[in-house]
Amino acid sequence: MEKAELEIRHKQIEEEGYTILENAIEPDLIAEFRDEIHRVERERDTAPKGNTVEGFKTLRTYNLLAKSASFQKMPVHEAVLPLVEKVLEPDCLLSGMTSMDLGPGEVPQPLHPDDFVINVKRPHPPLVCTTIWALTDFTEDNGATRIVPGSHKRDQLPDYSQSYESIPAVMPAGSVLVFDGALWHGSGQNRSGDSWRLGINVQYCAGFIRTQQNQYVGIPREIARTFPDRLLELCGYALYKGITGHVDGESPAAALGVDRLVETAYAAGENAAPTISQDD
Ligand SMILES: O=C(O)CCC(=O)C(=O)O
Repeated sequence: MEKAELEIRHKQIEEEGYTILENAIEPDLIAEFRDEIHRVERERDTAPKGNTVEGFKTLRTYNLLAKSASFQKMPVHEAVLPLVEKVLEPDCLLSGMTSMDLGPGEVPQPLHPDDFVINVKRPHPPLVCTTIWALTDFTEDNGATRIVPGSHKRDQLPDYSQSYESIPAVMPAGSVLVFDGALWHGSGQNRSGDSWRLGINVQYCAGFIRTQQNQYVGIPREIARTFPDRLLELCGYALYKGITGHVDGESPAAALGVDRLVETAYAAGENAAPTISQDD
């Protein structure tokens, strides 16, 4: 993404809470992700969870990095990651990856922010950044994600017994909705009659926050060891600000058994351990 474009998109997220990157992803890649989700759903015989959050006609698959190497291309994609890094910080983490395959007849999901478990005073600077990738067209009829523009600036969580005015994030397959995790949103109603709406949520959080999906336990070590450096960092295998996340004073990558991202805690630059004179 060009620098000027990045600034414009960032400003939209600051002001409205979201932006839509239309046709941002290569069609072949979108087809590959779609096929992989359908394969995993078939192999796991995925069924709806049957609750208001996860849906009654929706097939959800979590922890996608453990399911197929194809999905390694998503969190680091150059059309999206630079914007996420600008909304959060370059040291952000991958908080989780989930597919939402919304079946005909699905009812609307309650509007919610993705950072609702984070107990800090609202409004606050972005702590979570969510990207929803459209693997099919998202239309008002098939349940496009609904959003409440500007709601990331509110000082309260939604009252789940109320209804709120929202708009559908209509976008063609290959587009990505990017929003501040404080924005109220939810999957829409699928009243298409016969079509499925497939999206993947690639969610990030600031580096000092606990990720929603546990990457260390969820992704087998032999799979994590194959990740390129940037993906390893996003999955928490680097030190945060040169300190947080260390294992015996070293980068967690060493504990994973890879010889990349080598780092010693407290050793680097402004995060070096303070020097205190022993004579005082
Ligand atoms: O499926 C969607 O459009 C949004 C899903 C969502 O917001 C969620 O599951 O938290």
